[in-house]
Amino acid sequence: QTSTRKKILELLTEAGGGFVSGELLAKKLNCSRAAVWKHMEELRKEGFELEAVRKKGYRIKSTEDKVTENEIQYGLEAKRLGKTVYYKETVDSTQKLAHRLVQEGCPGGTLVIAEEQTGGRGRLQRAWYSPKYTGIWMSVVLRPDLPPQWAPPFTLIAAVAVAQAIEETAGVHPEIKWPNDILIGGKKCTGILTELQADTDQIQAVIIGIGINVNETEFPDELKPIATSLLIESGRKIKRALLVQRILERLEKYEKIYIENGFAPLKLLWESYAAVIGKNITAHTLKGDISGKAIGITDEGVLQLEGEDGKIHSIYSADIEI
Ligand code: BT5
Repeated sequence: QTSTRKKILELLTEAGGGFVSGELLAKKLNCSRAAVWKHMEELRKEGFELEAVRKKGYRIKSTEDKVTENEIQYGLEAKRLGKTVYYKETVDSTQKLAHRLVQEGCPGGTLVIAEEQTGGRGRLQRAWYSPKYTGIWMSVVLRPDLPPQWAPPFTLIAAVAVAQAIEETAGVHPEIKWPNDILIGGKKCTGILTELQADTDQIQAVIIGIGINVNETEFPDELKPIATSLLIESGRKIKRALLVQRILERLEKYEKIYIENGFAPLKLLWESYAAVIGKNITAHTLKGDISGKAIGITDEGVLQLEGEDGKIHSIYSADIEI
C-alpha cells in the first residue's frame, strides 16, 4: 500500500504540478481508477495537498501564491473594477498592455495584472523592478466622464486606496510621499504611475499603474537602500490576490466620490497618510529645485510649499526629497 502511494507521489511530482489523469495513474500502478481515487483520499488524510479535477486528473496543489483572474474575482466585492481581468504570467509592462487595450476599447474597470514584468516602468521611463510571484504589478483602467485636467488627483486617490489596503492586510503603517510613493519606515514599498488617454475636453481613460513589493525578501544592490516589501516590514507573507481585492474595492468607492464631489472630501483621508506635510522638503521639478515647508495640498491635489520668503509655491509634479 505505502509503496503504491509513494509511486503516486513520484508520478505527480514528475508532472511538476501539472495534471496526471486517473487513467494513466491506474495503468502505471496496475490498479483500477477507483483504487487510485482511494489512495488519493488516504494521501490527503495524511496531509498531502493534492487536487482532483474532473476530466483532468490529479495534481499537487500549487503552493505558489498567484494572482490569476479566479484568485482575484473570488471574494471580490467591487462591482465594476476587476470585472474584466487580463492576467499574464509574464509581460513587458502591464501599463503598456493597458494602453493597447484602451485603444481596443476595453471597458472601464479593466484590470491588467502580471506575475512578472520584464520592462516595468516608473515615471520618466525609469526602470521598475518587478520580479516573479512576489509583488503586485497591475494597471487599472478607469473611464470617468471628466475633463482631462481632472486626471492628476487619481494618483492621490489610488495612493489612499493602496495605503489603506496595505494597513488592513499587512498590519503596518504606510505613509504616502506626494505624489506617487508609499513608504514604510522611510523606504519605498509602492510606486504609482498615472497616465492618460484624452481628447481636449474629455478623458478617454485614466490608466493607474500600481507596483507593490509584497513578498520580496531582498532587493538588487541599487535598490537595497531605498526599497522594502510588506514581508520585510510585517514579518508575514501576504496573499497578493487579497490585497488586490481590497485595493479595487476602495478605488471603486473613491472614484465615485471624486466624480460626484471632487477631491476635497478625500483630502483629509489623504493627509492622514501624508509623509511630507509640515516638513521641510525639496521638490525636484523639471524646471528646477524648489525648497520649503510642505504646508498641505489644495482641493485639486496640488502640493503647496512655503518658501523661506513666505511665498507659496504650487507644485504640480516633482520628485520630493524629505
Ligand atoms: C514609480 O515611478 O514609482 C511608479 C512605478 C509604477 C510601477 C507600476 S508596476 C505596474 C505598472 N506597469 C508598469 O510598467 N509600471 C506600473 P518613480 O517615482 O519614477 O520611481 C522609480 C524609481 O523607483 C526607480 O528609479 C528606482 O529608483 C525605484 N524602484 C524601482 N523599482 C522599485 C521597486 N520594486 N521598489 C522600490 N523602488 C523601486
